[in-house]
Parts: sequence; structure tokens; C-alpha cells
Amino acid sequence: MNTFKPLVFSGVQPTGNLHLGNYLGAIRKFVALQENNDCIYCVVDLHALTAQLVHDDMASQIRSITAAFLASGIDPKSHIVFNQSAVPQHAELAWIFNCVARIGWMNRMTQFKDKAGKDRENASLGLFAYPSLMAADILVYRATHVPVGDDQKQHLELARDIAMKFNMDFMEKIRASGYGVDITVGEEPVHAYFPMVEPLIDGPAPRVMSLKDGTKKMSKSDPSDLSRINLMDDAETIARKIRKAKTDPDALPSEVDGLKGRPEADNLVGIFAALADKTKAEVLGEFGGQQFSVFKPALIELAVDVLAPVNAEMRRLMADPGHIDAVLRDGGQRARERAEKTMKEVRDIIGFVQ
Ligand code: AQP
Repeated sequence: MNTFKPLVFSGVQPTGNLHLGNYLGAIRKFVALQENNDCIYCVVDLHALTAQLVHDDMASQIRSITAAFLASGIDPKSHIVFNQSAVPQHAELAWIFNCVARIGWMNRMTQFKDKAGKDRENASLGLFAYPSLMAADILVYRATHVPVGDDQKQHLELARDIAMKFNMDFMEKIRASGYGVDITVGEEPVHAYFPMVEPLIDGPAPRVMSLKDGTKKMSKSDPSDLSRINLMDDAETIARKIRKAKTDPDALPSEVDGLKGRPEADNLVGIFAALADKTKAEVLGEFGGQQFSVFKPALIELAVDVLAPVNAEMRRLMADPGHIDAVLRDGGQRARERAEKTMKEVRDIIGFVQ
């Protein structure tokens, strides 16, 4: 049984327009989790350097993600909202994790392969090491639960592998230090410093797909803006994108099984379900047998209803960058205090003189 104090951590990169995938796969879960948990939500600006080094609009991108967090309902007073670069302990722990993680583990990361593409030799070392920094982001707070989209599942498995190897390699020192916790991993009792993080991926839309191709993830970096709904899109743009979304000629099925082999239909039903807080089965109970000409207007109305208030609040917040910066400064200070406590203990376990 996990005996670490439950703590939720997650992050979003400031690398372009937030879209419906980020919102349904991540941010909406962040909001729901804060009711019953201690939560830390981070704008992971160090990660933003991995694919592209120079960003002319870095500061405004950081503020925009922060505004999206706040506009969606995250409470920065009861929880912590900050940007990663304000807490240097993330990078310090990431270095230690670079020495824990094995090259073979990193070579298996599919996101690196996707993002580096054919020009692998020219990708940054940071892009390769990205999952190690992500593990440090989470574990520098000894966080136990991480709400993410399905695309991040492999990175969280790596975070568990890194935590496990650190726990095993330093087991005697952890025991001697008194900082450890008794946990059970599988059937094995382990005296651990770092918890085995649990991904929180469930929901009807764990992976929102492109509106133009139901087999591709909705992504900020897709060159076609029609492939995604951005949180900053106005009602008319949302309606146009959904009207133009790719579909097939058949009516919607009455059962979830009938969505197999119909990726675009499956995606739109999943989006509807997530936006309406329903299951896909419930949505098909309502729309089974109907054509897309009936379903799409209902989806447009729902998407605009849910997203318009977020969009309006984001715009209001973005007009006051001083307020956003103050939220980040306050969150950064509280995050640093927690992260430094962990790092003092980690340095001690390793044997660094401090
Ligand atoms: N399509 C998606 N469906 C569900 N969840 C998604 N997430 C991203 N895309 C989808 C989740 O959003 C959170 C923040 O993502 P991120 O910005 O840190 O990184 P990303 O996964 O690289 O996002 P993008 O939009 O796909 O950016 P690019 O185009 O740069 O690759 C994460 O929890 C992620 O799972």
C-alpha cells in the first residue's frame, strides 16, 4: 500500500495555442482533482526549449497557459500554480535522474521518435532527456498522482522506473537517512524515497484526435489550424471547425462497439461525452441512428457553451499581466520551499556535502 501523502502534480508546455485536447485530457482533470487533493500545477517552460530554443513570445505564452489554468477554475491560493524555471530544483533533480535513467530506456520513448522525426541527429539533447526532466518535475515534490492525456503514459512509466532504480540503488542510504517510506511494489516491500506515481488518464477523451484525421492526435504543432479547436477560438471559429470536421457517410451507431473502425465518429462522440460529462454510451443513447447533420450542430452548441466562458475569462486575465505574474511569483516561492526540502534530503542520501 502506498504510504506517501497523496499529492497531484501536472504540467503544460507554453508552446502555442492550447487546444481542446489539452483542455479535456489535462486541464479539466486538474480542476476536478483540486476539490479533494493537494495539487501543484506547473507551466513547464524548461520543456518548451527542447523542440525549439528561441521563442520570441515565451513570456506571453507562459502567461497564456497560466490564464487558461485560472480561467478553467484552478485556485492558485489553495493550490500551487507556477512556472518551472522559477524552481531550479527541477533541473538539479533532472541531472541526477539523467544519471539514474539508462540510455536503453530513453531510446524506447516514442514521443522522442515522433518529435525528432527523420532528423534525429539534429534533435537537441534536451528533447532526448525530456522524460527525465518530467520525472524530476513530479518527483521533486514526491507527487503521487499525475493527471495527463494518454500520450504521456509512457513517460510516466519511465518516471516509475527512475523512482524504482533510485530507491533500489540507494536503499541502504535511504534507510539510514530516515527519510524513506515503506511501500509495496507488486508483492515486494520496498523502503522508498520516491513514490511510484500513478497516472490519471481515464475519461471518455483521454486522447482527443485531429478534426481532420481521426488517427492523429490533436496537437499544437499540427500545421492545419482546422485540425484543432483552440481555447482562444471564438464561437464562430469553433462552429466552422466542427462543421468542417472529417466524418464518414454513415449514421451514428447506437452502441459503443459500432464506433470501431470509425475513428472520426469515435473522436467526435468522445469529445461530446467529455464536454457533457457523460459516457460515450450515454451520448449514443441520445444520438444513435442520427446523421452527422444532426449531431454536429448539437456538438457545436455544447462546445461553445463550455468553452466561451473559459475563453472570455482568459482574455480578461491576459489583459492584466501584472496579476498573472504575481500568481506565478507566489506559486514559485511556495513550490521552491517544497522542492528544496526534497533536494536537501536527496543531496544527503547521495552524500553531497551541503
Ligand atoms: N490530443 C490530446 N488529447 C488528450 N490530451 C492531450 N494532451 C496533449 N494533447 C492531447 C495533454 O495535454 C497536456 C499538456 O500537453 P503539453 O503541452 O505539455 O504537451 P504535448 O502533449 O506535447 O501537447 P501537444 O498539443 O501535442 O503539443 P505538440 O504539438 O507540441 O506535441 C498533457 O497532459 C498531454 O497529455
